[in-house]
Amino acid sequence: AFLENVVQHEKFINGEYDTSFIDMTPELFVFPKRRDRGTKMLSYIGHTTVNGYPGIQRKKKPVYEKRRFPKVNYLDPIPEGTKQRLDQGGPEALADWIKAQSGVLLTDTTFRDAHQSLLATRVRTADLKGIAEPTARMIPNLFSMEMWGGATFDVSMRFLYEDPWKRLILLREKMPNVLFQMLLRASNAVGYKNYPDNLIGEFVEKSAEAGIDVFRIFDSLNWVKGMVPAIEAVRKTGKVAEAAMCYTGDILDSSRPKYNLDYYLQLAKELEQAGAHILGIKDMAGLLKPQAAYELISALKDAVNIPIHLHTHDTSGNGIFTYARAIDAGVDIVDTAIGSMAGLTSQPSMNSLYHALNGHQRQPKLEMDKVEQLNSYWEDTRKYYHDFESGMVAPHSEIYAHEMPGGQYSNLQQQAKAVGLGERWDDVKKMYRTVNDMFGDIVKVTPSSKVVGDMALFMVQNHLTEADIYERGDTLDFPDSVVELFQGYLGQPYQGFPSKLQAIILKGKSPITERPGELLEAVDFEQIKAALYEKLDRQATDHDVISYALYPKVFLDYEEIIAKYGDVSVLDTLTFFYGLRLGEEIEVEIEKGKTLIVKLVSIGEAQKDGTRIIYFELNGQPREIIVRDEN
Ligand code: 3PY
Ligand code: ZN
Repeated sequence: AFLENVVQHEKFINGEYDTSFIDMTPELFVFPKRRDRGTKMLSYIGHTTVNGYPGIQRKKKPVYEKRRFPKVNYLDPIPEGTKQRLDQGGPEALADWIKAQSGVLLTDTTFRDAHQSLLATRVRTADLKGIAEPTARMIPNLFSMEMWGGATFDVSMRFLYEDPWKRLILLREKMPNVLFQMLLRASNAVGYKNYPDNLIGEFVEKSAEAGIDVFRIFDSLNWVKGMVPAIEAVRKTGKVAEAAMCYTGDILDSSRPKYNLDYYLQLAKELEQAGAHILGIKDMAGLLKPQAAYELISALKDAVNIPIHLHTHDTSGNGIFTYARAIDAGVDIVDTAIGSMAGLTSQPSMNSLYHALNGHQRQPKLEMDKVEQLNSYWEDTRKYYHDFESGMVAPHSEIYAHEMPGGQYSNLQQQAKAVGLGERWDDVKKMYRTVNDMFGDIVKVTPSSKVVGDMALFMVQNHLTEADIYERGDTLDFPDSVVELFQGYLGQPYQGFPSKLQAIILKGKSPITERPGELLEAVDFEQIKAALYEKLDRQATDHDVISYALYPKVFLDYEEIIAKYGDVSVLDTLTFFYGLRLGEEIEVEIEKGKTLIVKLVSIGEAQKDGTRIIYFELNGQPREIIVRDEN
């Protein structure tokens, strides 16, 4: 490479050199990166074609009709929306405006919870990018778009090989009018454990700067103390703090009084006191039945002065009925998804709710011909993710028994398959409820739900019953997440931990009762930046530093993949998951105005060393890539 640099240098070519030329010309020592973008991309495509994509079996790439796309006039100005209202008047004025609306307002969760709940969070930026602006134009009256946070943050790096921050920034550009909403797990941020307070503060500040307007903040044990730092961090940014209480149990079931109406009224008042601009009700599993919704919302309307935002999952099929009763009781905002991404473990359908409210004075303002066009796009796009569907095809009333959050259902199912328990999914669901009861009837939402899931998998996998845990728990090696929960590292559950089980699980370790954030050492962002400079061979951005602080291993693994394969977010989704068919040719725009044409010509025989040569054409030139066959 050095010699090439010398002979190609213009000073060398023009004869303008003497013996000091090499010393005085440092760029001679800058060697091109070994693999160019084209080669990296071919390596990814070759690897995926031969080995498949993690989590889905290698199979023939499916063929679909060209997907339908909305008719949009991009020359029209984008109508103003709630974003402008917040920017001009601040969060309190926005809250007053919400309360003054006669119609019910809608949040669209299609870009976040809908696919987290239906498709294991796998929807890629490539499929959001193009539909973002049409959505901004076609449903500009939304209260908000929920489009970030929850599981999207880590899944993006872990499985999609994408930078979640880039998604946020890109979508913000395309949708300047509607409030952007994210799901923030309070002190757990977008992770599965408590983080130091300064990391929560930094994460919130940078998310707000990058485009988030509404932070839905919840604690996985409904522990208000654990939510205060996040609420305060959001208030500092001038954005909207929506503090949510997670709904569990059934306020109408007098045989299970732990989570009764008074419990929620008290919690709501505490959250208002703590500085919430909006009260969220996060019915993450879809347990809030219609009459309970009516009674809960009616009582909350009297108990607090802030607007109320209801979130549910339609797993039981009762979602629209629940919303209709909540709307009668005066709920201000409800969460829906575009019809073809709605229902079952996702949110109730925006389309269906609109029609259900025909003749009702609180029917939302929607132009249904436009909503239907968005619906067609998502109907076609959803097919690309077919392999991540949970297999649930009809409403599950068993949700009232296992109480598993919608966002967890398809993910835990993937986890069960990964440890060979795919066949025993019914047992896992039953055990999930058993574990809930053993844990003292606990709020189950990320990350507490993950702990319940881990324990259920552990028990099913090891053929353990509840009695076994009490009888020989001292000989068992419980999953780390279970130990940490009982140590108090996720905070304190309402009415405490069951002490007998806690003693069995902790085996003499003493639990904490303080807020974990008070004990954790502050993150040193400068030190991380310096360390990343060494590891990445480039300057880390502030976003990289936060991603690393939250998920060190996931972030570094992601960086490794990017170093190997380049930016694979530019591939179309079917190619990303399945690679190419023999003879197939695709165009990939690797940056604005720069397109690669890739054709798979043939796949060589497996070699003795376990590799194959894959023959491509790249922009018409033959290229060979060696791929390890992992089958
Ligand atoms: C999440 O935290 O990701 C959830 O969606 C919880 O319901
Ligand atoms: Zn949800």
